[in-house]
Amino acid sequence: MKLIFATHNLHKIKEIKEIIADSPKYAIVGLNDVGEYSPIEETGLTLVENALIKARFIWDKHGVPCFADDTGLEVEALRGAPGVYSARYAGESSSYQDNVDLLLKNLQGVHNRKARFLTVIALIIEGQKYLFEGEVRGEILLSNNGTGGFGYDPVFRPEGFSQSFAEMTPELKNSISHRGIAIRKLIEFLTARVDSAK
Ligand code: ITT
Repeated sequence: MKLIFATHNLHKIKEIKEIIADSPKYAIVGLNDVGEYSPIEETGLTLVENALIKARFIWDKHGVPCFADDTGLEVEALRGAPGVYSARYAGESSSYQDNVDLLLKNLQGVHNRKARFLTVIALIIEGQKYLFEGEVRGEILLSNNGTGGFGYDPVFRPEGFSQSFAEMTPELKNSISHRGIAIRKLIEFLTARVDSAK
């Protein structure tokens, strides 16, 4: 089954391909692979709304099974920020490091470092929409640690681990991450759907 993944984020595509590597039935193609080079405007106020906007845009144009991932980092002491604005926390064209720097600045002297990553995946298949969520709890470190992963990975340490996401192998991050949890739910759903149609 070919699935269009409505993202321009090559890190997300890499992670998802690694996560589903043992489910060879599913071929994932990103937006660049189907000639969609312009950004899809994320005008929603929640992760669910933005995931649906991205998936719906591609379904309406291409009419093939597609899904989108909207992810946010929610920091307790910042009342859930950056949340839905995680990609543009330090401004519209900010880099990953700009966002991390602002986060560390806003948490200077703050003792409560609790945070969570939340991924919402919206799938559209035959015009019907389905949602899948994945969450991982942890804390924001005092400075960058590690060079792997992307985004806020160097400053996020998941609960029960001594390393940041950026210090982990991709396999370890994928096995416990918000995105790993949500994608495995998506694959289980698709597999059960195919099996029940047999
Ligand atoms: P698409 O909308 O094209 O999928 P995006 O990067 O804009 O790509 P989001 O709107 O979901 O994706 O933005 C979420 C931001 O949160 C992203 O830009 C990263 O800064 C961060 N992020 C998402 N997943 C992450 C992860 O697994 N580890 C660290 N940071 C992550």
